[in-house]
Amino acid sequence: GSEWTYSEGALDQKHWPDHYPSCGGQRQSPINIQRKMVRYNPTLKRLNLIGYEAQKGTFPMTNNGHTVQIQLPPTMHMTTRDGQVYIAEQMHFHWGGGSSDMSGSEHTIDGSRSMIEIHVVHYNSKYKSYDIAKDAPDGLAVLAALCEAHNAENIYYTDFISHLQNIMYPGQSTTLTGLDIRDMLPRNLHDYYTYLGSLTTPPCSENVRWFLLAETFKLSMEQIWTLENRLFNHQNETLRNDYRMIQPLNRRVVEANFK
Ligand code: GRE
Ligand code: ZN
Repeated sequence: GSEWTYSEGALDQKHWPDHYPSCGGQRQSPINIQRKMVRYNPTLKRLNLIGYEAQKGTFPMTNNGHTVQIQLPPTMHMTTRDGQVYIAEQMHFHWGGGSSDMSGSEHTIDGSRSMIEIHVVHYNSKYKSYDIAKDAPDGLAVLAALCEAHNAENIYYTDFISHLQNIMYPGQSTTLTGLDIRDMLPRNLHDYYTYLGSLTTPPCSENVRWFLLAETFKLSMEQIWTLENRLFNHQNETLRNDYRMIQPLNRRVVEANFK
């Protein structure tokens, strides 16, 4: 497919729909979550995250020019409301950077943007592989969380952040030994917002059930700064501000399993 970028120019966000028609669709992500418009749904079930706690083994981590992505093992999965099982595929981040505004989350809450957003991408277990599921109407689910700055270092991110120096350039990969996503996420995994949306990158496929955790996770300013300044993109610029603009909600309703 064609190349695409976040930054200014002929390949930037405004032009994504020219090459990827779904990017101009009616159920796009990310969105602003206006809290007073959220519908409390007491029938929404707790998320069950299996294999998220400390895992032994090796996990490839890649700079793909748009983000840093970690490949996840299929033993990691998530069960949701209707007994649906979603198998983990990869996790990646969206962030900001630059001198004045360091915030770069994709979803906003009441118009306010957080520092970083983590996406743990899963596919519906009724499909044989991510590659098949990514084109199916009920194919994907993303567990997302927002990050805020805090004065203490988050030790569960130390190993991840120190590996960034091995993958400064697009196409480079490194290997994490052991992974503990449970501890990289907010402590409260119970309260979430959920809605139907899309991939936030081309091809913007409209087949994602989003679960955005209500609680944030915390990184130190130094950790945030390192993520925002360590990597380069395909244009040989610092890989920054890899977040998509807010998309229209249209007819959608955001639900929450908490009041
Ligand atoms: C992304 O690239 O941001 C993405 C995926 C898969 C699902 C959702 C999503 O790669 O936002
Ligand atoms: Zn993403």
